[in-house]
Amino acid sequence: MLDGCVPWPEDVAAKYRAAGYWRGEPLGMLLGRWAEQYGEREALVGADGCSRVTYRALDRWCDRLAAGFAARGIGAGERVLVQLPNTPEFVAVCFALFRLGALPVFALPAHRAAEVGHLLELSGAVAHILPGTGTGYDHVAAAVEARARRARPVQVFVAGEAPAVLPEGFTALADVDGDPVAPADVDAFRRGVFLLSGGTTALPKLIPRTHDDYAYQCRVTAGICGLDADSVYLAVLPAEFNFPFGCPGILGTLHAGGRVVFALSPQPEECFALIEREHVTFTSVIPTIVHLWLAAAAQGHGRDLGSLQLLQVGSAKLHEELAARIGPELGVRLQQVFGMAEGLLTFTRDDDPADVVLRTQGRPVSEADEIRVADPDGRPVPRGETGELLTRGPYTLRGYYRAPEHNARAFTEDGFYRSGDLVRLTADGQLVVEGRIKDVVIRGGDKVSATEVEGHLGAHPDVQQAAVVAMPDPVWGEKVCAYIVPAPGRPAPPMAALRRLLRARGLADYKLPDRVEVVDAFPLTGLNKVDKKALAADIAAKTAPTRPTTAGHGPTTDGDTAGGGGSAGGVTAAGGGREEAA
Ligand code: OOB
Repeated sequence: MLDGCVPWPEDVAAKYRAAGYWRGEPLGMLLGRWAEQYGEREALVGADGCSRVTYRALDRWCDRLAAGFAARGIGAGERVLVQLPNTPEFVAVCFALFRLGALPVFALPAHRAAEVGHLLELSGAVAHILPGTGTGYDHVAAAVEARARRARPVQVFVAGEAPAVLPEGFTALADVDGDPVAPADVDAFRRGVFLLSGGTTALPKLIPRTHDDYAYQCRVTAGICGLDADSVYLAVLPAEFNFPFGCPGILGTLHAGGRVVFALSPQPEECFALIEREHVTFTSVIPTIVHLWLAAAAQGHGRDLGSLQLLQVGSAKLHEELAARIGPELGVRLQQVFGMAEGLLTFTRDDDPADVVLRTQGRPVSEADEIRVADPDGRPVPRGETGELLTRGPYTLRGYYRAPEHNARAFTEDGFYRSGDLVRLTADGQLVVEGRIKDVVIRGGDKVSATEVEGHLGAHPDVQQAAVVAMPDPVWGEKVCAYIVPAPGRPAPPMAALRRLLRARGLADYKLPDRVEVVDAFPLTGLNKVDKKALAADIAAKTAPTRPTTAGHGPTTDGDTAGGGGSAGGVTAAGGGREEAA
């Protein structure tokens, strides 16, 4: 067992094996089986339509890539940071690493120096695979800069278009090649991949997922979605998210012998063209993208979306009014998905009544998923009442990687994960998300840790104290609002200055405040803590469409240019403002 991981108790593991959930097949081996089964069928298609990879070719590609990595010293148990855009290469890299028994650690292309540095450090990764030119951000230059500062340099592999001359210690991924070697003996009970947590703590935590548990999740969700060799999946969200990677997403589609098509942006012009060209049958998105697509549909886009049957929507609350427009206006069947990188997934089903599909987040995908809705003392509440969602099951983690102190709080003694989500169960067992207790802003589908952003804001010399809360937004669901108490005798820094500071500190763009409110002091709770509920209520009242803005310091408006981009590949919401220069 990898040092720093928390295993399932042996008796529970035995139960999951006996029930057939865990089949002892490592993910790298699964690809070999799919290649035998589906041979010359197309597995992966790049957004440009030029790169098309069959199952057989993908299998060979992974073997050669694995040999190339092995020749560069990457072996079993080693961690490799994978930060790639939605391309066939992403899948090849993952399976090459799976075959070696090496572990991909997923980072988002939107991540910058702060997140990347932390993930390299925490995971102890020996290598970083990043995108070359053409993504709108110079990842190579950032890695050169980071390398100079880092005590422990890592190998860097540059995917896609690599600059003609690469710095010392950097290799073009295209040059990673070798004659296939015997596959490593990988134990499927071991961790196969690290997913990123939605970040309730200042820095993201790593979620170790085993080959067995992830393969089960992909299989069971592919079954629920009725996938087969005719299924065509459009990967719209960043492929490193659990949702597009394996719910059932990319891996579930490959398991069924279908085809995965990659989109480089969620914009309707690109996605609708891909749906038409590739006869896409299903995809998974966040509510913000639903807004974009509905707006495009209303304007008339001229594309034939007739092949699209299923639209999975999750990652943030989908409100009923929006849900109700999906069927009539896009001509697809909606499936609500509630999920987390930690494990538990709930889906609405094909044969659920409309009411359930529009108003609930469905029920667990596995009969072995256990759900407890608990009061603040951890006691189960009566059915129908709201409480914190606690869960355990055959694909839900038992502990974060190298985080014993956090694990002691995040898990109950009997192994339930405390999700921080407030939910209730309906009489027939459907889950309804009512809110959350964890200190996270869900911006589109991106999770922004309030604590993390507060820490960086506090570094500004003119900021005495900062508190970050969710601000309701009609398109994004929530945006990031920072309340600031200026340092005594100092002017409040304008929002543009704060955004520049956070960017300079290496924070991903989607975490930067969309609005800044300046106050003389924070409201306090009875226990003298900052009363974030009061701040959230304040900003909700100020931004409510029907009410005028209340007096007071008000928002800092100079340079008030926060707007668009989320990590979902640059979602730009209607009304999103211009971005200030970096
Ligand atoms: C997905 O995963 P994460 O790890 O980025 O975020 C998990 C959190 C949940 O704890 C919950 O707070 C929120 O995202 N969430 C939802 C939701 N789905 C996720 N809140 C309301 N309604 C929903 N439908 O976001 C994720 C992973 C796999 C599949 C789908 C989403």
